[in-house]
Amino acid sequence: MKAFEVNFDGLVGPTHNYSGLSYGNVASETNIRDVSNPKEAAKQGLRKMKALHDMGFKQGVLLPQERPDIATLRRLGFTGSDREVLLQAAHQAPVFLGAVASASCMWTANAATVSPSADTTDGRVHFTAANLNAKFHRSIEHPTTTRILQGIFNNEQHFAHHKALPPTSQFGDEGAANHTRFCKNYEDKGVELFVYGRVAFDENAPRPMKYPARQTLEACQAVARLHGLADSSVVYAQQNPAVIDQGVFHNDVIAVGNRNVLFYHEQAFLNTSQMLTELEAKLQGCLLKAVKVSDSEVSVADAVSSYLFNSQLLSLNDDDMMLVVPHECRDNPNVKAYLDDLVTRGGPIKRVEVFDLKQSMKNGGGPACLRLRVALNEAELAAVHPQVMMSEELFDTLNAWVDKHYRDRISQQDLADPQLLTECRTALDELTQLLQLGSLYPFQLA
Ligand code: SUG
Repeated sequence: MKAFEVNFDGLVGPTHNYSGLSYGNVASETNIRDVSNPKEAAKQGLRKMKALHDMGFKQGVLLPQERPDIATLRRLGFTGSDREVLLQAAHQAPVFLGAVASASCMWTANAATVSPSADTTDGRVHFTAANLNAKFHRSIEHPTTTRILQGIFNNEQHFAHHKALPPTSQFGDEGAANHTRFCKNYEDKGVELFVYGRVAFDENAPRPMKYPARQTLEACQAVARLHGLADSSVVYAQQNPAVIDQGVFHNDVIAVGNRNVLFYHEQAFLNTSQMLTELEAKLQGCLLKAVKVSDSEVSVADAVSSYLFNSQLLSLNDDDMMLVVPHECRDNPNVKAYLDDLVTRGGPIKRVEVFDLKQSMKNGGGPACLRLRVALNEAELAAVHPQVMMSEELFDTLNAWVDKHYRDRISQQDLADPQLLTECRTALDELTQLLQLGSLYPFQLA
């Protein structure tokens, strides 16, 4: 049965802000305490979704989470009414507010790891929500992520959902940002590449010196086991620790793959030739097309500031691909020159599309961070909750919803405003009704 890649983009939530929460993510650190524009952020994301939908790609949307997260503040000892909890936290520990108000679930590449049914032993699509254990503000996402995924992929015959891995740094899991599936056609059995930043249970193994390596080998192996993947169709590769120390906090900041194409920077991996040899062998005759970018063409610093590799690599047909890049790639002269040349070289990448995603980019989230890829065959696609699939109507509905509920500026002080909490809950309650998803959020379940 024919299968497709479906991109599920995160709808940016109404508390989108710049709190500088992600040490090791250069953009997040640089833009700390800037005033954000959640309305513009959500619209930039929606415009990308709609444009790709209009080009014929299958596109879905994932919902934002309840923020500020009052339930987490209660777990940290703040008491009283919701308003009192918020005000106490603002007074006693203002630094927590940025974390519990972060709209970071917009980067759905980190929501989960997904293995398509062609790869799994039981023939179902498997989802494991990522524990995002490396950062407090992200570690609180997975319970609601699981509920949202269960609500949208709600069919036991086709979909299997796993809880996040144990919440310790040894099992640090950042989801699909470090996971790439290679195949000839989406319906074929593929090879899943898991990239890790460190080996948790081996103190002597290489690891970065400065910035944290968020993803561990042990987490990758656990996800592969949970999903029922055969050893013969899994490859594990270590990220080059030296690039993590230059701000490559996820592998998707320095490499992207789709079908039989891998677009990567020469410094991305620790043992590149070993990884490519293993991938080629496991792909069993499906020729891997590796597009290597050298340091002399684009430096790691340029890759990190432009997010060239945090692009979406989408199939235009069986041979040709399109790269969806953020505007920053056009602003960087080296990267612009590289891309202008790339499309004329005769390689698989034939077209480049540029999107303005500045609001998300200022927190280190490019086009690829904003989407979770789910390869689905026709029967599985038919079992997806239909209301989340992009359409002319959904685009208009969501834009109107954003216009009605979102602010166009949020400063750090605004995060302590009890009115913002009320606005967000009102918005999310309406969203679950619009998308006919029932009760998903802690405030609805209480
Ligand atoms: O986890 N930024 C996110 C960006 C995630 C990008 N995702 C991928 N590369 N797949 C992160 O570092 C910053 C939030 C702040 O500082 O307010 C943040 O969480």
